[in-house]
Parts: sequence; C-alpha cells; structure tokens
Amino acid sequence: MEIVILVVVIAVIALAAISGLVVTGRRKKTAPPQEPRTPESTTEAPARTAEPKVGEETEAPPEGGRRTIEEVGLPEAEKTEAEAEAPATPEAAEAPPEVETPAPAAGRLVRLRARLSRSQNSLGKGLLTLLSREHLDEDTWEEVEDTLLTADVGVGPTQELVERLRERVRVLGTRTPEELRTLLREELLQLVGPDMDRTVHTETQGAEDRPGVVLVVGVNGTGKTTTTGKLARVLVADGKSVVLGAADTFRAAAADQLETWGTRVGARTVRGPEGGDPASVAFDAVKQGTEAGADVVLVDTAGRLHTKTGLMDELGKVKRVVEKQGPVDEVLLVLDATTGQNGLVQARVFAEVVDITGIVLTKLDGTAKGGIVVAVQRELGVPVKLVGLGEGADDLAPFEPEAFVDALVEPGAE
Ligand SMILES: Nc1nc2c(ncn2[C@@H]2O[C@H](COP(=O)(O)OP(=O)(O)OP(=O)(O)O)[C@@H](O)[C@H]2O)c(=O)[nH]1
Ligand SMILES: [Mg+2]
Repeated sequence: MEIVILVVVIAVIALAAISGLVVTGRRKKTAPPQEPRTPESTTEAPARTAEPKVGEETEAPPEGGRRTIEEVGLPEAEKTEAEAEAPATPEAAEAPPEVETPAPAAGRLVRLRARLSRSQNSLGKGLLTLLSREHLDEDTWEEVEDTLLTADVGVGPTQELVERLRERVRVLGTRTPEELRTLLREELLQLVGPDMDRTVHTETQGAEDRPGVVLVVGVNGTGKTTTTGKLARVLVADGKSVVLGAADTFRAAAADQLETWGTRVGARTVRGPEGGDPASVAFDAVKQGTEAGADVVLVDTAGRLHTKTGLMDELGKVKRVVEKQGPVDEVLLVLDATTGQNGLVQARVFAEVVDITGIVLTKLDGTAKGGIVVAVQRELGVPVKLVGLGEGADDLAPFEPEAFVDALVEPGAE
C-alpha cells in the first residue's frame, strides 16, 4: 500500500514537473515578439487567444498570426524605410558635389525684374506721373526732360523721346493712365532698340575647329572678373565646356578670384606668373582650350584706366596676340552702370583699342541710372548684351529690351 502511494506521488510530481517545464519554455518563446508592438500588430491582438496553451506551437499559426521580429513594423524598421528615401549610393550620401550645376540664363531678366525695377522705378514712375498731369505745359515737358537726363539717357536720345512723346500725346488728346503707359512703353522700347542682335558670340564665327573666344575688358572694379565667372556658369548650364584665361597678371589674387569661379563649375583656369605678360597668358588659354577641345575660352583682363596709354596699348596687344590663333569672337566691355556718363568716355576709348562687340552693364541693381543703356548703345553703336543685377553667382542676365522697359513702366513695379 505504501509502495502504491509512493508510486502515485512520484508520478504526480513527475507530471507536474514536465508540464511546468513546457509552459515556461513556451512563455520564453512567445514573449519577445509581443514587446515591441507597432500599431499594426496591436490591431491583431484580439484575434489571438489569451494565453498560449501547452503544445500550441505544434499547430499551424493562425492566419496573419504570430510574426517574426522581422515582420513586425518595429520603429527600427520604419527608420530604415525613411532612410531608404535618401540616396542609396555611397557617393550620393557623401557631402554635396563640389561642382555646381548653375541654372540656365533664359528668362533671368524677367525673374530678376524686381531688382531692376527697384532701382529704375523712379524713371518710369516719374515719367508716368508727369504725363498724367491735366495740363502738359512747357514746364512739365522740361521736367520730363530732366527726369530722362537724370536717368542718364543722354541729351540726344532725351530730346528725341520728348519730341515724340509731345507729338503722340497731342494726337491722343485725353489720356487714360493705361494709354499713357502703352505709349511710354512703346517709345522707350524704340529708344532701347528692340531689334539689335544681342547674342553673346561664344561660338566660332568660321567653320574652324576651335573654341569661341571672348575677351572681357574694362576699367578697374567694374565687375570684369565677376562677369567672366558668371558667364562661365551660364555657358556650363548650357552644356558647354569652358576654359578661363586669367590675363590679369597684376595680382595673384586676381587669378585666384577667377579660378574660384571656375572651380565651382568645373572650368579650368589657365594662369601665368604674377607680373607676367598678360598677352602670353591669353594666348596660352586659347591654345590649351583648343587642345582640350573646349567650346569656349573666356579671357579676363586687368582693369585699366582708359587714360593710361601704356595699359591701353597692352590691351591691344593681348587681343592681337590671341588673334594669331584665330579671330576673337566677342569683346565684352564691362561698364559699371553707377558711373553714369563717365562710362561713355571709357567706352569710346576701349572701342578704339579693341573693337568692342558687346557691352555688359553691371550693378544695375544699385542705380536708378538705367538710361545709360540707351546712351552707351548710341555712343558706340554696340548693343548691351548682358546686365549684372547683383553679386550673386547667377545674377547676370541676357539683356532683353522688352523686359527691361516693362520693369520701368509697369504698375506696381516696386
Ligand atoms: N551689386 C552688384 N555688384 C557687382 C555686380 N557685378 C560685380 N559686382 C561687384 O563689384 C565688385 C568688383 O567686381 P570684380 O569682378 O572684382 O571687378 P573687376 O572689374 O574684375 O575688378 P579689377 O579686376 O580690379 O579691375 C565685386 O564686389 C563684385 O561683387 C553687379 O551686377 N551688381
Ligand atoms: Mg578682375
């Protein structure tokens, strides 16, 4: 009897021990996946039975039931998804590329119009206010004239414009503000020259297989180097390969300045020793550009006062030496718009020495003397091709007469 009792007790203890072990093991297995619950897995919870039972793991899991740790949307997994949106390639994940991709130049003047009108506003607005007066007497016409002269339009063009305006206003009789605006727009546009060819010739004029050559000249500090850099960006944006020639050998800093612009867009800068012969640097730049199969070579020159004969002769030599390899396709004179009529005197002398083919009017963002566009074109018979509207890398715009005049006369152009 005692033996029977002992056997029963042993059997009960053994059974209890076995079932206890199984339950503990089961809990160990199921516990981890339940902890890092996502909202998704939480919604599934009611489908599960409260407590796992012994032997449950041998059954097939209920549909969409127990999931591995990889399947549940853990925070880490979500983070990985967000990361996946970031560039996957190792190169792209690194710091931004050194070479910039500038924006194309098309339509820039319209985009930068606010900057232009901010400074030109007084001209257009002033003229419209004057022309809106009920009685246009001699005094008023004199004021119209003064307004144009103050904006540096120049004496000849001012007189022409006033004459035409007087005639048209007389024919018009009563004037609505809208009519006046249209009239002024038409006359100013005529004055600015809507039909001049303003293409910057960056391509060889002939059929030869060599790069287009652009020479950038002007007095000190007008914005030559900045313009050369900005122009390089425009060309690169158009898919052209550019070589820069640092023919300002007076200061090493001048070549550094140009090189910095070049590096930003992947354009190589050819430079010479400080104090070296600028003509030979310009020659080398064109030679190397040709050898490298570049599309355009832009040659930046040192600023020089038009009154310094020696320096002007040197500039003439730069051009002649470059021309040993072929014609210079474009000679850009960079004029600072804020210098007003003084710019005209400079322009005349530079034109004699290097045969200017285009004008770049810089710093138009900082002056109300936009009339210089008219004056300088008249003076040289050479079109303004580009305008500088700020110190930013892309603040150089092709000059578009319509957009320019609109900026002067449009309502609300502040
Ligand atoms: N606001 C404004 N500043 C400009 C513009 N173009 C050039 N500048 C500034 O004018 C200054 C002179 O520019 P540079 O390009 O160094 O002039 P530079 O003609 O090469 O000067 P030198 O080589 O010393 O004769 C710089 O501070 C430019 O940022 C422009 O369109 N608007
Ligand atoms: Mg310079």
